[in-house]
Formats: sequence, C-alpha cells, structure tokens
Amino acid sequence: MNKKIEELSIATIRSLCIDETNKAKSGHPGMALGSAPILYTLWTRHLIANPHEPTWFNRDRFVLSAGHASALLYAMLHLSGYDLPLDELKRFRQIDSRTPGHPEYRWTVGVDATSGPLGQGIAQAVGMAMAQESVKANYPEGELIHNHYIYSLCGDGCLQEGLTQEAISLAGHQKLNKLILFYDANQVTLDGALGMSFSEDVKQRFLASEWNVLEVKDGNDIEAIDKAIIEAKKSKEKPTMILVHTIIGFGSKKQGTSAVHGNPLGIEDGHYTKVEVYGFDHPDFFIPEEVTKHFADTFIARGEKAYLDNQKALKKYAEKHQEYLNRFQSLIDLSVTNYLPTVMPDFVEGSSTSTRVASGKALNAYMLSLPNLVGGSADVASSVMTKLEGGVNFGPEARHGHNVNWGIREFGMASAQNGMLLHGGVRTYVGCFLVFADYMKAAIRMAALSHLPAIYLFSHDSIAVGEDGPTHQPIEQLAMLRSIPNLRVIRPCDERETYAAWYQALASTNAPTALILSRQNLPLIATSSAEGLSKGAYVISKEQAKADFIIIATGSEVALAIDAQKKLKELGKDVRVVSMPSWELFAKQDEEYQEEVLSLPLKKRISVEMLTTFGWDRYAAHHMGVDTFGASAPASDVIKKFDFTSDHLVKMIEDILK
Ligand SMILES: Cc1ncc(C[n+]2csc(CCOP(=O)(O)OP(=O)(O)O)c2C)c(N)n1
Repeated sequence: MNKKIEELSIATIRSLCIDETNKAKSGHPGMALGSAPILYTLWTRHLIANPHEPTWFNRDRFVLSAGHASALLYAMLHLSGYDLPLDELKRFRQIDSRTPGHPEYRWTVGVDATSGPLGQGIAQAVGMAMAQESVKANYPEGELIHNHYIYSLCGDGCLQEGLTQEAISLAGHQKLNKLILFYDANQVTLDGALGMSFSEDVKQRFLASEWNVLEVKDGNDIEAIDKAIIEAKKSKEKPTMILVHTIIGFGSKKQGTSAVHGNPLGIEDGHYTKVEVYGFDHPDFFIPEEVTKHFADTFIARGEKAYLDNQKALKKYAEKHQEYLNRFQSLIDLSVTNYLPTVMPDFVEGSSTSTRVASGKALNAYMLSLPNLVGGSADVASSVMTKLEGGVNFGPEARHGHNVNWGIREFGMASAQNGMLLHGGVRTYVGCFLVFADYMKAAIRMAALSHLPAIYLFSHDSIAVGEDGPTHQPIEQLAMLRSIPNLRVIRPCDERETYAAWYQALASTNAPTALILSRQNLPLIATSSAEGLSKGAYVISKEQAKADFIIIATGSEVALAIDAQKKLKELGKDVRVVSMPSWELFAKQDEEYQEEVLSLPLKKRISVEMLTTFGWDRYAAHHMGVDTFGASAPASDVIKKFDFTSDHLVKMIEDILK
C-alpha cells in the first residue's frame, strides 16, 4: 500500500475531527485524533459494509462504544460514501443535524448503535455477536448467507464501567469469536490521568474472561493494527481484544492530557496541529481528491463486491432452501405480526393463576408460531417463567438454542438485548424481578431512545412478594419505568390480559415493552378483555346505573377493586372499576375514548396500586398505594400490615364520598 496516501488519509480524517469540533466549539477531539489510524485501518482494509445499502443485513457491524468520539465516526462515514454530506459535518452537534453529539441509531445513516453512555456499546456489540450466531444457526447452512464480524472501539472509560465486565465475561463464556474490540488505551480520561482512579491489568482481566488479547504498541502503526486485525479474524473460539496504545489528542500542543479530551483545539492549536504536525496545509473541511478515491477503491469497492456476492449467495440458497430464505428475509426488520396468532386461546373461567405463570404460558404459546424468539433471564428463569419448554440452551455448542442463560448480569443482559435487536433477525425478551429493574434502567432507557422493541418481563411486582422483604419488594420501580419516554409499561390483571400484553409487546417494532407480572395467583376476570388492554384502560366492571365514583386499578389490584365495588354496592354506592394496565397505551387513545372511560372528574377517582402512588395524580385525586418500603413476612401478613384490603378501599371511598 502506498504510504503517502495512507498518511494523507489519516491526516484528512484527523483534520476533519479538528474542524468539526472547532466549528461546533464543542465535542471531543482527544480520542478521535488518537484512534483515527485504528478506524482508518479497519475501514480501508477490513470492514465490510455497503454505503449504498447501509442496512444490508450481512454487513459487518461497528459500535463506537466511546460515543463521545463521534466526530471521528462521522468523518469516517462521510469519507466512505454514506449519505452524510460534508455540510452535516459542518453542523456537528447543531440542532436537527445528522451529526448529533453522540451517535444515534436510526438518525444517522451508517450508525449501527446509539452510544455515549460509556460501556453500553461493548455490551451492545456482545448482543450483536449473539444475535448473529443465533440467526446463522437457525437456518440450514445459515453461514452461506449470514456471516460477518462485529467490531467495537472503546476507551479507558468504557472499561472502568462495571457493565463491561458483565459483557466481557458473557462474551468469553459464549465464545463469541466474531467479536473484535479495539481498546484505545490512552491512559487519560475526562478528569485527568487514568492512574488517578485505575491501576488494574486490563489484559489479565480479558484473559481471565477467556478472550484473545493482542497488543499494538504504537497507535500510529497501521501495519501493526492491520496485523492484529488479521490475527483476530482467525480466532475460532474466543472474542478478541486489541489493546492499542495511543496518544490522546495526537499532534495537539495539549496531546497526552485531559485538556484535549473534551475541548476543541481552537484555531491556533488546530492550525498548528494540522499544518505543522500532520503536514496538512488546507482550508477547513478540505478533502483531497486522492483520499476520496482511496476510500472508493478500498472500503466502497470491497463493500459493493461483498454485497453482490451476498446477493448471489442468497439466490443460490433459494434454490435449495426457498422457504427458509423467505422466513430469513421476512424476519430481518423485527416485525413479527405476520407470525402472531390472531385468535386468543380459551381461558378457564373461575381459574386463578399468577400473571408470571400466565406470561410463561403465553411465551410458550407464541413461540410455537414465532421462529426467532430468543430470551431468558438473569438466573431467575424458574421464578419469572422465562423458559421455553423443551427448548435448548443457547451456547457455543448450541447456537440454535432459544433459551439464554444470562447469568446474574441484569445490566449486561438488558444492554446485550439492545445489541441483539440492533443486529436484527431475532426478537428477544429478558426477565428479572421488578425490583431489579433499577439495575437495568440505563439499558432500558437506551432501548427506548433507540426505538428497539425490547421486551422486559418483570415479575414479583409488589409488596406481595412477601418473605423476601423490602429489599425484594418493588415500590418506586413502576413509576421509574413509566417515566421513560417511548417505553410501554403493561401491568396485566389476569391471564387474558397477560396474553394480550404479550401480543402488544411482540407487535411493537419501534418501542420497548415492560410486562409487570405478579408472583401471586390472580383470578381470571370474566370481563377482562384483550381489546381493552390494547387501549391501555377500559371499564372492566361497569356501574349499575350512574357511577358515583371510579376506581382505577392495575394488575393484582383489579380483583380487589371489583371486590370493593361489590361491597360498596351493598352500601348503596354505585362505582365503576377501570382496569388500566398501561398508561402509555391509554394516552395514545383519542380524547373521546379517554373521557368515556374516565367520565368523572379527578376528585371522583381513586388509583389503586400496591406500589408508589407517585405519578398517579394525573389520573386520580385519591390514591391507595404504598409509599414506604415494604416488610418481610408472608405475603398475606404484609398485605394486612399495609392494609391493602378491599375493606380499607371501601372505607376510603366512603370517607371521600361523605
Ligand atoms: C456512563 C457515563 N459516565 C460518564 C460519562 C461522561 N464521560 C464522557 S467521556 C468520559 C471519559 C472517558 O474516558 P476515555 O474512555 O479514556 O476517553 P478519552 O479520554 O480517551 O476520550 C466521561 C467520564 C459518560 N459519557 N458515560
């Protein structure tokens, strides 16, 4: 390879990073300048993707885990022919530009994952690698049509995050050999030298987690980087970490210090760095023609050829496996509605079951027609009912398996689930106790922000957990989940609503769904309805003639509300009961419907939910809830202690109506 064009290309990339951040007067040039040769080498010599078919399913994936180095990614995407014009680089970090502060999936073409919250990118890359294995193994000779690498770039910051150890440990255990992680080891973070807070031997950590570890001593040595990638791609059993020693802010007068981590170089230092150090004496945002051609000859040519080869492979595959190919192609985009049964099963009137068990049954029923559902829990499969009966465990020896044993890695699990969905071809669910949703919060937020149809099964959904006590009894978690934009939270009241909730979750293609499930048995309510659930709230038990009052209940409290309604009737009070499994679905209904369901003013409504009352003010002026931590005792005693009984509800309503 012509050394001159390589040097010129890297100088161009680096100069673009300086110009983007300088023009924006904002952004993070440090890591971008330090790791430019890594991405240059990857892009021009290895990465396979087609800028003209940016969502091509068999492309390699790239996750910039250190999302703050976004200026670098945008420079790479522009030079590689993606639909990201130079003007967008000039509008880096400005309102509505395609170059936001941190990379955003579904916003900028060529960005494979939203990243920026440090650590999550690595976990997402791990999920991508899992999804690839699952897709490949679930089709006969799947590797003929689907087989690619997953690359990620992280910095010191990502590896300080606890989440990454969960992800690294999982990837090693799962032997995800198609995963290649570059570690930009520049020994500097935002506040200063990494040594102020970190002294562990990262290589040993990866080795202990069953990874391949390679090292590049000089981050400007592209032959050494290339050699490491070639070596990493040969790995048959292990994911590979390539530790690259780099200099933060390479070339700047402030190189090697945190001063260049998150501050643009400024005009003077920018000019000095570009001209004196890189030998790049051109106007801002200048791209030499040879560089454009170099990217066309390397990255673009390789990607286009690989794309055409893959199209040929798909055609050939069709000769042998047409039906499988149809399925393969129909499942890439995450929509599974064509596979969902349209009729609900019959439920046994008078039966009683916990909604976690109902969820397990629903999952297994839907699985019969859904070939690509993969999921599991953080070591609580038998409590949260996340197992596919008769299913095989997903693992190195059984990539076709649909049951994932995530281990006790809630955050890693939720974050990797995002990666699986970003990759596509699979639909997923993950489960744990509701109280531990807090451990997953940042990944749930990421799913919602990235418009991923993740599914969360959260069981043991109130103080009715019982003996495990306040550490295991969720109080504020439901309010937390409801506060996340674009997350649909559904707390079904019985088996029928649970089936319907699963349908809603699977039918979604661009929003995650959390199903909130009870540990304790709940009676099947004769008037519960799938259609009602789809609207978020509905009248589940009508008033006799003219309602004096409305009880709004969710999940396990719906039966209690109906019980109170009966008692109130005997006292001459005419009350309506509304089941409100989902605020978000209800908020999507038109005003007329909303007013029809909640036809009385706020002060004539009470919310009943065995969790915090926080947030319920929007639907009711009165609340029956639990605003303190719970207590450890058998469930019935805890419920008694908190007076969560229909008698108490009756008394509250009588007092209000007085
Ligand atoms: C979870 C999380 N915490 C904090 C931050 C803020 N932050 C952004 S970059 C950074 C330092 C990262 O250090 P490193 O990975 O070494 O990047 P470099 O200094 O090399 O650019 C911090 C603390 C963040 N983006 N995400």
